[in-house]
Amino acid sequence: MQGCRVKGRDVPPALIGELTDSAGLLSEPKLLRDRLKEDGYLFLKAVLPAAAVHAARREVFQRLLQVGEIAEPADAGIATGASRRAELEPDLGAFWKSVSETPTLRSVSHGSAIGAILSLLFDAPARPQDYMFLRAAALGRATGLHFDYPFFTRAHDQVATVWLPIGDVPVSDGPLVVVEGSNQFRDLIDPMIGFDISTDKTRKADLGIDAITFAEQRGTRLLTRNFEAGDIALFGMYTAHGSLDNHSSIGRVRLSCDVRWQPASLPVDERYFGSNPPGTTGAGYGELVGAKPLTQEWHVR
Ligand SMILES: O=C(O)CCC(=O)C(=O)O
Repeated sequence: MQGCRVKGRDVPPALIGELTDSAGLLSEPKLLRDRLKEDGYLFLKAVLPAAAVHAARREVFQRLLQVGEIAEPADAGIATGASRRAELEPDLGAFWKSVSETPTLRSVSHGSAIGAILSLLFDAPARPQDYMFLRAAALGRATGLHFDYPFFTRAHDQVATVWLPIGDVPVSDGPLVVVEGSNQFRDLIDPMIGFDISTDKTRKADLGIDAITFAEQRGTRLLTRNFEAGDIALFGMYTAHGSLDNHSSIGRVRLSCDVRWQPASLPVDERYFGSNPPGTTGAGYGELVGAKPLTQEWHVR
């Protein structure tokens, strides 16, 4: 896979691998669960109707076009390099909440197709968090390596993150990257147990190391894909992940969302549920990177 970049450096080919497509195991739930346990992630190709994903992309980018950040036609997702968001939408959190709650987007991100897959994996009815991490990542942006454990395990750890590209996301546009075998990195996982990012201010979720150096040191690879509309990736709370750099040569914004799912019968972390979820820190949708104008400096998580 050519074109994978981290912190401005091309990822050496030996350090890059393709996420394995497990869609063929959807009719074999036990094998699917075993694969998730073994690999720490699942990539499922073309499990959502591409047209529905494209419709969601169009609606989200249309909102960003209205604040001057995306050029016509909206669904191409090309940044203008300008923004009138702060001027037109003084409550940035409320704006991002309304974009994140676009019905066409929710029908995909929280719909029955993903719900059925998560129910298979939990072997019980599954429930998504209402709070959504919608990410519009402009050129130069990336998410550092981290585990999701410190954010989402306050009630229990039976939580899975579903990462959904909203449109095609080639590697040049900075999609999800999963560290191969990181679900077995006991030296990082064991000390993380009990770590809650919003109560322990002495620690950071970010692993504080760039993905290339991390993969080199661990003798492992970074797994990613040229994602297409309709694909999803999912992983548990003990899998290190982040994103590649967006270095799109045409200035295309990477659009994706990530939503957590859990068995419906288990207790919930109230921060992420309800019609007005407070989110990790209590600032609601305003705390998300996505709530900042595309032209603004990006501080990951
Ligand atoms: O999309 C990204 O940039 C990172 C995704 C992520 O951290 C997550 O899904 O938990």
